[in-house]
Amino acid sequence: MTTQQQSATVHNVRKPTPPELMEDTGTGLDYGTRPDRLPGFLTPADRFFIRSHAPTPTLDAADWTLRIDGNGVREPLVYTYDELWRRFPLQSVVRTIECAGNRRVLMGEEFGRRFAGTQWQRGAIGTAEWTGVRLRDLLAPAGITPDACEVMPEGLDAIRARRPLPVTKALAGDTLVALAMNGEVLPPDHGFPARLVVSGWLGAASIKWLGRLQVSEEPLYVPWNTDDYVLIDPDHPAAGPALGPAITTLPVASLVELPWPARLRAEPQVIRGRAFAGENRVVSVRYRVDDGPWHDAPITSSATPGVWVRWQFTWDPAPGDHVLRVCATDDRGNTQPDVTAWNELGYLHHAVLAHPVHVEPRTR
Ligand SMILES: Nc1nc2c(c(=O)[nH]1)N[C@H]1C(S)=C(S)[C@@H](COP(=O)(O)O)O[C@H]1N2
Ligand SMILES: [Mo]
Repeated sequence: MTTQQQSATVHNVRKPTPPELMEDTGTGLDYGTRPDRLPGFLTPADRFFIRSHAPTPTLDAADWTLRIDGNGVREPLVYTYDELWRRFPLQSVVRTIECAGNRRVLMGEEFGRRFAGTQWQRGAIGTAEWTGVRLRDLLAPAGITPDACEVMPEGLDAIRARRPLPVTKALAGDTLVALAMNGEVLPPDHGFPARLVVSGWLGAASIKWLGRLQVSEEPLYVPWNTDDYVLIDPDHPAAGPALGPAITTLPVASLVELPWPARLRAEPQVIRGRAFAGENRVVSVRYRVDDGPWHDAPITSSATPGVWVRWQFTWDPAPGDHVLRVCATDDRGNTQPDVTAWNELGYLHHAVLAHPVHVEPRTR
């Protein structure tokens, strides 16, 4: 074992991550939600995936502050935790957060190689009700200048995670500084005391453990929009300091709520799943068993941009080995492709998956 592998086994997150609820990616920081352990529409905090580049910091709300500064504001200011709760209207939104690297392992299988980065299966996605203050309400008292173009949240973790947002996205009505998740104060691993929630965009935009919001009149370049979370491939030449275009909204993809591979009994049963389309709305989901025809899998929840939908269908599978395929389509006419466009860092895998299903022999 190399030193790196040894240190990777250290558990650097706070909540328990039992294997029956969460998939350990081996980094000691990143745990996926097991897709067969999604009990309802929202992902409970105890099994919401964690993606952290450094250990969960210990922060005390009593001496925590959020600073707003930069050349894009007239008057820099500082808020306390109490002020966030009391001074501004509280807003609750249900939103899905998905890591741009979700399904990287499956992308590797598709291309016959291993993409560097966290080895995610299908679990780097979750949906919660986030309660907090609109980012635009916090920025307004500081006075955004007419030339301000970006707002950059900065985390208080060891790496000071940062990634700028265009002002238009920062001021959107559903861009939130969240203080609570599913009705409880934000858990430490998910950003306590405050995190950003950026609807429909890659998870890396939703900075946890917020400490600062820098408003800038010039474009800002940081590792998360130059080297990481960018699309590096022959079709996207390097632009300025960035190795490729920064990933923003996420493409349409779907998930079956079964283990991979799945084992089922040979009896009629409801197969359930989710589909998510970033800033778009999922409008239809189809499924196919082996080489059979495509059928509709009705959507059983309301379809909202930035939020996954649930879908289901009834299946009476014959004993033996099968392949289940699910394909979602969004309101812009985007459909899951057969193959994902290659990119160096293995992001945005959203091809139709060939889900292996073994059906037990009938017992009588
Ligand atoms: N400060 C900070 N914020 C962060 C990260 C981080 O490492 N540090 N990881 C980002 C990434 S890549 C993702 S996918 C989401 C994951 O949010 P979660 O851990 O609450 O699921 O947080 C984002 N915010
Ligand atoms: Mo991520």
